[in-house]
Amino acid sequence: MSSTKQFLVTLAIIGIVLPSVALATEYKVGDNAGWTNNFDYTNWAKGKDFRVGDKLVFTYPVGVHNVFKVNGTTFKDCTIPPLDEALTSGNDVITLAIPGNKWYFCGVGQHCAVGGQKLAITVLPAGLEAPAPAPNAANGVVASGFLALIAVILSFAI
Ligand SMILES: [Cu+2]
Repeated sequence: MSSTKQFLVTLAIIGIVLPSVALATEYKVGDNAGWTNNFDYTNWAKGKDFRVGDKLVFTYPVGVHNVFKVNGTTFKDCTIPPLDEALTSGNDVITLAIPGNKWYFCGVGQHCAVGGQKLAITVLPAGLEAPAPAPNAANGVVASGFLALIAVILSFAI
């Protein structure tokens, strides 16, 4: 009985602590606007805490846009790489695997050069501390709250 209680308490503690160290965030690029022209992706990325393990999701009508992952020089010049390097599904999910600067743009027509359809971010190492409170951390807060609720229910069940 005592060991069962200990096990449940341990589970509850893990449930509260773990999300802050391991919960990845999924960012819909451009939020409701999605991946499109004439949207300020620099402003969208500002203040967001991109971490290794997080995901970027580019959503757009198939055939209208695409996504290229490029280097800094190509990004600046909007030099369009070979088309077979593009992501074209309309719901392209990119997992941020390595820390550092990342650059993405749309290779259709003048969308990068004229339409400003380009995104530069800096990916930080996976955080071991709780993420700083920010609007984009809302998902993590909700998950932590949910697990805290489970912990409370468990503590009554013991
Ligand atoms: Cu485009």
